[in-house]
Amino acid sequence: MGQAPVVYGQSNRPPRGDYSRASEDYTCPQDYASYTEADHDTYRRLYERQCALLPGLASEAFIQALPMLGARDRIPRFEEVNERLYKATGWELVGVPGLIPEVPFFTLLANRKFPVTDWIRKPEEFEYIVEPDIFHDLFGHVPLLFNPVFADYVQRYGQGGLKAQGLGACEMLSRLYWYTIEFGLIREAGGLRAYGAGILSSSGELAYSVQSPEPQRIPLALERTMRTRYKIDTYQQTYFVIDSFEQLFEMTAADFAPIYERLRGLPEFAADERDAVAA
Ligand code: HBI
Ligand code: FE
Repeated sequence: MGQAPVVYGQSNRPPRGDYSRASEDYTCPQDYASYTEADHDTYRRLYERQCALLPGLASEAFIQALPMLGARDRIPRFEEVNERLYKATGWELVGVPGLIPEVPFFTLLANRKFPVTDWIRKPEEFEYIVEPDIFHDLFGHVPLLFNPVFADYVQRYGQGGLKAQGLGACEMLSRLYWYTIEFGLIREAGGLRAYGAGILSSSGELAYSVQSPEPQRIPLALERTMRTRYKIDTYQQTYFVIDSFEQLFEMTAADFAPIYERLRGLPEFAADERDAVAA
């Protein structure tokens, strides 16, 4: 029992989670009794605030799936969400103490298990927290796992990650994760909308990503996306736009090995490096 903690990027902050509870695959049971009334209240306030911001900014597919999380005034029990989620797309939530190393992460996704951090930010961190907490994972990531096409993309991403590991291409592949599953934009009938969890769980970045003239928005293209660096603690300067989740899924049908080979010798793009083509 017990695993070494993992932190995002080069941060030197001590990790929040209790990794001593993590088993071999880094998962740990959701310790529901450990949540305080303040924790439930933080979740309720985050949920209510974010819900009010969604119309016209969040993907319609996300808005329709959000009620499947169940409780909105308390932290949901993973096993209750799993009853609905497993029926819908064969996915299940598993508790983790926080960020986990890439291979255990990819392995869980490849087996249709989504790692959900089991702790919630403190009330004083209401506005912002760098590390993903339970609100980011549950509210941001889980609703779209009820969408069959998106759910298949995430599993394919996990399978691709295990292959990328063998090819030393994790950094290139993690950029695809960052610019789709975390910070992706989609063109829907109503216009440009956010579907990335990092945007959907952020009170400020949701409107910024869809409406601000500041960032560039360019069509998602495997090679451009995999060459584009990202920052973990500012709003994005570049967003990649898809036309449908089917487009994402079809993209994963390709064998990425030759793409990695081609990209290895090419220069990378900075997170804010401008592109000729605008989306
Ligand atoms: N661990 N719990 C957790 N959640 C993530 O989203 C996550 C992770 N580890 C690594 C990671 N994401 C990214 O580096 C992926 O691109 C691999
Ligand atoms: Fe995330």
